[in-house]
Amino acid sequence: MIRVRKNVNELTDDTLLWYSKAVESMKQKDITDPSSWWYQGAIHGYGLDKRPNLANNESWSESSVWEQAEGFPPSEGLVNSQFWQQCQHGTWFFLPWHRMYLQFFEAIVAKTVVELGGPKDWTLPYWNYCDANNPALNPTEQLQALKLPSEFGTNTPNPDFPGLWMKERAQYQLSSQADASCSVAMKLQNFTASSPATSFGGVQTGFSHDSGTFGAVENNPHNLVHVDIGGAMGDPNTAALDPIFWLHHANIDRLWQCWIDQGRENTNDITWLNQVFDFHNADSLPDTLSVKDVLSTEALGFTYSDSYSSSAAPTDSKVFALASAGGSGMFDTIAATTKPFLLGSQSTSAQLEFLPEKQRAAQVPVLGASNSQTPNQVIIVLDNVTGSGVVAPVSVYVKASANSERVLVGKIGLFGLTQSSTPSSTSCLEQGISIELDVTDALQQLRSQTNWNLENLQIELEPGRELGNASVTVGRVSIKAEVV
Ligand SMILES: [Cu+2]
Repeated sequence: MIRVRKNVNELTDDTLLWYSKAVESMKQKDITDPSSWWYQGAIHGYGLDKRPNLANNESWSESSVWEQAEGFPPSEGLVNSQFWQQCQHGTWFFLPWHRMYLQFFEAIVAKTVVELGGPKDWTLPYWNYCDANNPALNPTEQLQALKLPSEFGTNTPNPDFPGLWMKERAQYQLSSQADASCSVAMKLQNFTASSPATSFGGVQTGFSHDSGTFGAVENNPHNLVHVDIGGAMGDPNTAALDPIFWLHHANIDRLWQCWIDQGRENTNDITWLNQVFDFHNADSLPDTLSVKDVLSTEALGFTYSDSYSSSAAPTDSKVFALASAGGSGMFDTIAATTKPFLLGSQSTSAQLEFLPEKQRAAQVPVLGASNSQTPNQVIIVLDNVTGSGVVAPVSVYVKASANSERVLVGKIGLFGLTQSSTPSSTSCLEQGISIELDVTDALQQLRSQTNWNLENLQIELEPGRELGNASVTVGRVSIKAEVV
């Protein structure tokens, strides 16, 4: 029988009640037990950083979260085993690794539910925040999609579902529809590409636990949802201890399937297909899966109740044309900042230096020529973003000049900021997070303003909440244009 992963807002049975009971039961188990809540969370990430973060004005740290675990502290051998700290981020393994992770987790919860006297077919639901931008829904329903399901609690637990609450959450709903925007990624044609912004599934890497070069669906909605809920969810070393994590990732996994259902194809690169990852199965025995094993959800025994296309966001034909035109795929940097700068809690502007026109190989019709011309793609790149702590989604704006009105380019989620800024991390080649945003549309809007002159362009960065104890240094901001 095939399991159907359903939208959490459409459940009419006791799925969440049994989930809550299973979480409580799994929390009773020792951190060394693969079927414990703690072990499952540590597969994603584990760390004992003591630096404080704020969630709802209460201080927490990685350390204070992990100290709650049964059997804490775990042995060094377990911490450094091939089973812990395995989550794949900033890589083309992001989607398949998390699909495997969900598959094993779902089986472990389902087994726990049966042991507790529950039904045999427990299935993980998904949190469809993409509905916040679904034009088929009315505004009330759209706003509802931004909220955690009420069973997960607010400032206090829902008394009937104590297992689903977590005190280390910054908030109980997403801040805005822009934090749940699934459409940009869903329009992309390629699973992987040299540019992260045009790559649905991420860029080619080896095993990548800490890297921060995010593909499109990983940045938005994935990272934004993590850091917007914030608290433990905002840090990869604690995120999977929040019960909502699993519903968030079920939705990300659903988006991958929906993207395929739109007629797209995964990469057939053999190094991707053959990559193997280690887990434990529901019988607590070591098990492995390779990427090629998880490309069909039916073969894994499940489907999703709803596809993205049936609740499609408005078709933005311009973006679609851009993404599908392909272009040359070659980009040239035309402007960049010259020194690193600190991000403030208010808006911070980045001063760009433009290359002399002669040196710009990229011809940039979007930046000056007639409206009838098809624009080539222009991308904002943030490189070497380092720091620590959980930072709410950062809005990136462009302005035609210092005094003109700003236009939102997009939001970035600095998920994994602390880890990717740690020199001892496995990704020794890159320091910090690197993010690309497509700025083509925003520049088109600016162009219609009378005082348009490319070299007056301003970029502003603004975090959604006070930074608190978090700190962020942006190594470099640059603008790349597609060579035509
Ligand atoms: Cu995640």
